Amino acid sequence: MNDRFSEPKTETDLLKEARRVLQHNLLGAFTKPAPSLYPHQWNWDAGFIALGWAPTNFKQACSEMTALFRGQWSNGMVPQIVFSVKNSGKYFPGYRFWETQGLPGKPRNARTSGLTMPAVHGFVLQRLLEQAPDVREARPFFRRMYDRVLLLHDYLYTLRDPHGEGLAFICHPWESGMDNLPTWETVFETIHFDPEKDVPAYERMDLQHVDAPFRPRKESYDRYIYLVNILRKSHYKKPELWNDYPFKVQEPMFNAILSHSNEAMMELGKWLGKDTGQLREWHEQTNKAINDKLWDEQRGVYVSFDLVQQRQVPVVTAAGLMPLLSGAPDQVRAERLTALLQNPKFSGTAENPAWLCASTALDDPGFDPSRYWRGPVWINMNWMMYHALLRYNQPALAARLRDDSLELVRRHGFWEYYNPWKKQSGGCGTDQFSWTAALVIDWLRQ
Ligand code: 9WN
Repeated sequence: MNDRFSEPKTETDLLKEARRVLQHNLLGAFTKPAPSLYPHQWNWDAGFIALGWAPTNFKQACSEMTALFRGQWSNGMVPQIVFSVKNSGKYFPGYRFWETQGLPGKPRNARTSGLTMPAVHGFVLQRLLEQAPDVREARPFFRRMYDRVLLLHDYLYTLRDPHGEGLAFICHPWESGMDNLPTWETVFETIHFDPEKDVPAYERMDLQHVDAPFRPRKESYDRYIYLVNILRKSHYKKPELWNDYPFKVQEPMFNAILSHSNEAMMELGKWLGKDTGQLREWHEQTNKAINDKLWDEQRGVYVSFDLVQQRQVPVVTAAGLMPLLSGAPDQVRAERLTALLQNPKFSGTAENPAWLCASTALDDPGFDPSRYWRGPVWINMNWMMYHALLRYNQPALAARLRDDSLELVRRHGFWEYYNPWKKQSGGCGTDQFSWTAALVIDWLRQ
């Protein structure tokens, strides 16, 4: 926790500081997520970061996207991490650990991990186009990116959706971007492995930068590395690899983001004179499948579906509200979701109020207010939920998400995540976090 700032900040101060954070983390073609903990380029971070650069340095915004897609595999997958050569050895698991080097289909000029992340790129591009200082000059960039993003969506709808359901599965908690949700704990209850025999020796580096209570526990890291080891041993060969693979989860936010990006790509496609029929089909199919398969009627929220056990995973997290982003819920479901956000599960009580929005419901047995994804507020989640609520004509609730986010940053600085309890309030994880800065910039430009 850290309360570095005692003076109230004006929006101008916040903007200046946010720009300073991005400038500080800039590594040339891309911006790292944080000064020491994350010294490479991360997938969905790149999208949010591009939005932070767009108003003042549109070229850099485009460069973030171009640099990330340099890592795209020939099957369309866009990796979770594109490694910086200069920062080799500063993060675990580093490039060598992934053993992606020299694999067929992997780009020759980029070092990458072997997983993907939420496909934010489509809706990021649409927002970039709205801010392009010279639309004609930017057209070749958008044309190139459109084809790349289409290839990524095609990958997700084929290799990650073998039965054509309209729901892509994730094969690792890291792919969700929300690595440490209690949801994964429940999924792992039925995955049995021996940490001594089935997990290769590894040494974490995150704990050199952040205190252990803020980061995942050893059991969680063992699971992460256990899965990476299966993937790398089979050289990331798909789809045969998936047959007895233990972790295949259809997650609501991952699919809502994909679905929303389909819509955004339709707009971009129209502008580029493309046939967008496939994107429309994907969008409609995914929204329908999110409703048919991921809705938990009892809890009034969307939940993950474990494809291996063929069952829903009944854990209430902020990700379960995110189908609002792609317009999936009907009015009745949308009302249940917005009620949930305002009830004690996310808003706390009069005696113990909470900032919106805890990543894991405040009353979940796995909730922890300061441990990564177990409860803290994340600014990218709030930013997406803000847009989702505007879509459902909930301006007051949307404003609460924006105001809470800006207030947390104003009070504590640009942290990776924040304690959701108003009485304990503070920043956690790493400071000088790029997407926190970038999304503050995006909010303040509106
Ligand atoms: C593993 C970079 C990334 C974010 C993820 C966040 C965290 C990495 C880690 O940092 O994950 O990908 O080492 O903990 O969970 O959402 O993209 O900021």
